[in-house]
Amino acid sequence: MTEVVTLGETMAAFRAEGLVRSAHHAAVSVAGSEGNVAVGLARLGHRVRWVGCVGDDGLGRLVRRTYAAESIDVSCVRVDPHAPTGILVSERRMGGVSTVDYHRRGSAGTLVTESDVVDALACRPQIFHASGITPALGERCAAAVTAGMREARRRGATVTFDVNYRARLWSEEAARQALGPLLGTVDVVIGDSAELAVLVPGADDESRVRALFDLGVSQVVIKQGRLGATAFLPHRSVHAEAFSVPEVDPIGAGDAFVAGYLSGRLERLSLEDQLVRANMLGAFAVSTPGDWEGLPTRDELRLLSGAPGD
Ligand code: CKP
Ligand code: MG
Repeated sequence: MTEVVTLGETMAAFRAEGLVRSAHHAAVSVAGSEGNVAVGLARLGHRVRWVGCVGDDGLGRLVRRTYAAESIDVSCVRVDPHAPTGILVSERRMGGVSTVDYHRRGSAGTLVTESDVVDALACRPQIFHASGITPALGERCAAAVTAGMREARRRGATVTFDVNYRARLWSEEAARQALGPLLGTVDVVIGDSAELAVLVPGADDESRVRALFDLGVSQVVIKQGRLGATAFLPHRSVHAEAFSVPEVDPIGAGDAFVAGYLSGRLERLSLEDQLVRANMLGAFAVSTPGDWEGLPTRDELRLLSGAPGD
């Protein structure tokens, strides 16, 4: 039985070691927040389906093949015959900083439909996970997210939502307008403090969390980077410290965190232990290159079993 369905666009990723203008080589991989979450869950042995749309091209085959090799269920991925698979190009700049360029306008991933998502949820997962990146890709994608959340709720699933605000894709105002109406069908909101400020008004985290509870959200998880993470329930909050590891590549850490949290939730760990696992996966992601490549298998989790912050 499928435990989790994630929805989003996965692109082919070309990663140049230096600047693209003078690069002769780039590593080829795939990138997409909700797919990263699926990889994290699958590596821990969870049954997960990723739904999205890819082009009928080599890059689309790369996406499906990569995820299938990670034991992710790709049976509901639609192949669009007319649009190309989206592309992400990343460059490594001075000081090891990576910057990305998206080529995703008109991509197959932006053509995902409401019925793609509704059909994918027929397996009755326990959790449906989406992020704020998908609605940023256009009205059609926003409608697919809305339909997915409603269908998931109808089928009794928990709806989790990573704010994942991307200034490259839309303004804070546009994000607030589009994401606000979704929140009534979300159970758990995950984001950092700045992302919560994009979603709802409020002078501080506490008042933003209250505003989310007023909209019907039942849990808010705030990622605090090196300080760890805090989960808020209506009448209590729980904190877990971060693991201290050398930072090699922060991209994908948020998705790793979500995968760890969802895994802990599926296994009914205590809320604190869900956050510990979330921080643990985040630590794996930041200390290895690639958005998802360094995510641990269950055996590898032991490599980081020391106390947080050690
Ligand atoms: O919030 P994260 O750094 O965990 O997200 C990384 C992913 O989907 C990355 O794989 C990239 O493709 C993206 O976020 C994006 O569209 O920005
Ligand atoms: Mg993120």
